Amino acid sequence: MQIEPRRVEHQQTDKGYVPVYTTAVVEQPWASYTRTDHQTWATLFERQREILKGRACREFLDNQARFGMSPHAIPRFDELNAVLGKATGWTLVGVEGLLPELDFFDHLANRRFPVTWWIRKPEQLDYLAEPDLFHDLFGHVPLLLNPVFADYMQAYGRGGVKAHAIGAEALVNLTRLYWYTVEFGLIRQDGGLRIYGSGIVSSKGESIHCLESPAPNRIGFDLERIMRTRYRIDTYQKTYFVIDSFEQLMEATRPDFAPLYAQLATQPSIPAGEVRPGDAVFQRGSGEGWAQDGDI
Ligand code: HBI
Ligand code: FE
Repeated sequence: MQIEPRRVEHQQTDKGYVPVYTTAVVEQPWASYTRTDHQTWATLFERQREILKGRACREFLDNQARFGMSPHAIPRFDELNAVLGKATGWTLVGVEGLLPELDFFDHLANRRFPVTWWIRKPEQLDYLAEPDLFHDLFGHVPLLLNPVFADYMQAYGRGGVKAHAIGAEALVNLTRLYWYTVEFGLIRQDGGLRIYGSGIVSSKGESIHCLESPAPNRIGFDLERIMRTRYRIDTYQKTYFVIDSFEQLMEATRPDFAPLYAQLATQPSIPAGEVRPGDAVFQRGSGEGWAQDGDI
C-alpha cells in the first residue's frame, strides 16, 4: 500500500513557495516501496553514475561504492548507517521532506542528516522542486563519509543555529553558503574542475551544464562574495563557486560569522550572474575547467 508524505503547510522562503512538512523523524518504510519506486531509483542511479564519470569528484564516486549503493534497490537507511556511523559518526534519519530551517540546522549540528523517505514519481524523473530520497541519498550522503566534509556539515549546522538566533538576514547569508557549496559546489581536481554539489550530481542536465556550458561563471571560493550572491532555485545556476579542497572550505568557515554578518548588512547583495573585479574566474577551455574529453 502506497504511503503518502504528510504535507503540513506551504511556506514562502527565499527558495520560493515550498511545502514544509511535519518535522517528525520517521522510520524508512522500506517494505512499502513499490516496484516502480525501486525502478525509479535504478533509472536515476544508472543514468547519473554514467554522466558523473570524469565529472564528479573522486570522493563522491568512491564513497557511493563504499556504501555499497547500487541500482538494484533503494538503499536501506540502517545499512548505510552501519557504514556511516563507523566512519564519521553521522546518522541518517528519515523525514517527510523539507524541514523548517532551525530543525534542519539542529539535525546537522548533531551529526544527523535528514533524508526524505519517499522517492519521486516516474513523471518527475527530470525535475522536482523539492528534495526527495534520490536527491538526499544519492546526492548528499556519499560525502558524509569524508571526515573533513562531515566536520564542515556539522559546523554548518552549528552556524545555522547561531544565525537563526541572530536574525533573518544572517540566515539568508548562511543559506547562500549552503547553496553555493553543499548544493552547487565545484572543486579543483586532477587539473580540471569536478562536481561535489548535491544539487548538481542529482541533476542530469546540470551535471553537464556546470562544467561544459560557456554560459555560467566559475569563480574561485570567496566566503564574503558567496554570502552576498543571490541565487534562483528554478534554473541552472548562473555562477558556480570553486574550492581547492574540502580543507579550504572547512578552514574558511571556522571563524565566528557574527562580524561578517554585521559587515554584510551594510553591503548590497550581488545578482546571481554578475562577475566583479577581483573574482578569480575560471575560463572555459583553459584546460583548468572541465572533464578532459577522454574522461567522459
Ligand atoms: N530540509 N529535509 C531538508 N533538507 C534540506 O536540504 C533542507 C531542509 N530545510 C532547509 C534547507 N535545506 C536549506 O534552507 C538550507 O540552506 C538550510
Ligand atoms: Fe539538498
